[in-house]
Amino acid sequence: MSESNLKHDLPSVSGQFQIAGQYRSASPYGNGHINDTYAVVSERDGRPVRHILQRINHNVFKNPVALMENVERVTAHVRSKLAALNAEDLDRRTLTLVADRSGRNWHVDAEGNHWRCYLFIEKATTYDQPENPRQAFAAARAFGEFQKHLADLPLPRLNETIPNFHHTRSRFDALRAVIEKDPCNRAAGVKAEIEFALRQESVVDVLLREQASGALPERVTHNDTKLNNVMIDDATGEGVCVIDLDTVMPGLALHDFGDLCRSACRPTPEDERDLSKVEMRMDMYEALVRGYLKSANDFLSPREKDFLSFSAALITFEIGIRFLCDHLEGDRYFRIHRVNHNADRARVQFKMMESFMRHEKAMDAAVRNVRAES
Ligand code: ADP
Ligand code: GN1
Ligand code: MG
Repeated sequence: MSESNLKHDLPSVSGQFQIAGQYRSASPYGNGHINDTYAVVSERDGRPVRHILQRINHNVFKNPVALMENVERVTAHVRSKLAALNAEDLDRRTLTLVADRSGRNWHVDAEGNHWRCYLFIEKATTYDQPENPRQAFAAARAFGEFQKHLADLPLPRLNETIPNFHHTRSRFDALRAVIEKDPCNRAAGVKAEIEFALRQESVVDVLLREQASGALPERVTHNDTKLNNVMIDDATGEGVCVIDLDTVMPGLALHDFGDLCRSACRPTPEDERDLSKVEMRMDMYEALVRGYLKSANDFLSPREKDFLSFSAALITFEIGIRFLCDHLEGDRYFRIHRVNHNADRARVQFKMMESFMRHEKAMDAAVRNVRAES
């Protein structure tokens, strides 16, 4: 038995969901940092059928039921928008929940873990970094479309699954507090990173101030738009489905665009140890602006578009300080696979932030060009 099968009784958990056919196997799947994700294979009419089974990380998401209510509303709304557009292949264009035996879209096991099950989106792939600008374009377009579909989500406001998720000031203050306490005696080992982070305070409030003044509107946003949260169709290269909907909630469109830039402009893995390889790719950035404005141009305000370059540096910094904070706190939030993993991740984000800031003029020019064409 593999370690993950020992950790959870996966045949029993998957048996709680309305998966037709005979259970065959389950194995850990994907590179997510938060939830436990498994691909479950069953046999139906002599053929293998896959599902995604996920344990929601309840240390991160304190109210999994409120989270699942969001996912139900969001997936149903996106599906209805796609149906109204006569889109084909609806089961691949949005996540489709599989109900448990009682008809609920999640299941609570004996240990209190919340599980959910999705149809597996076949013939599509997620990428940790883009292989070419076409993929960056496709991903940005898909995230823009996702925001567009959700623009008229009926009230009530979605539940905030993690309060202040992109409140960069709170993230910065949390970092300062943990540096002060240094509960694991790790601060000395990341002195340069701490100094770098503290020097960047001037960026922290920029979007928050714009939002408070009413210049940037609250929208329904994804909030975790890294490249591997969109599935790219293997045949067409189009963004087929936006996934990982746990943080869909009220936010700024720019958080989504910025986070996509963070992952899609980086030529290396998020935890690259050779920092000389970590530089933003301008060709990817241009493709992201084109792809995003292809679907979002009509609903974004001019003021939002003014910050399309700044948002990349800001969100990259924000996620860098979250990694650094978690390293100092003893790796309690992000899953790690080696010693100092979160410190390595933080270093990469900081190098990317610097790279974005150095390219600010070229990035602004790219945005101006695409805006002039649209
Ligand atoms: P996490 O919150 O831990 O990042 P995700 O929901 O992003 O979890 O899932 C992790 C990975 O599993 C994704 O990057 C993707 O590769 C894969 N995945 C998730 N849902 C599906 C699905 N419905 N069909 C196919 N693959 C999926
Ligand atoms: C986490 O869930 P996953 O792996 O797609 C995190 C994001 C970070 C990202 C960094 C709920 O995303 O906020 O940007 O790691 N998700 C949550 O790679 O905290
Ligand atoms: Mg994910």
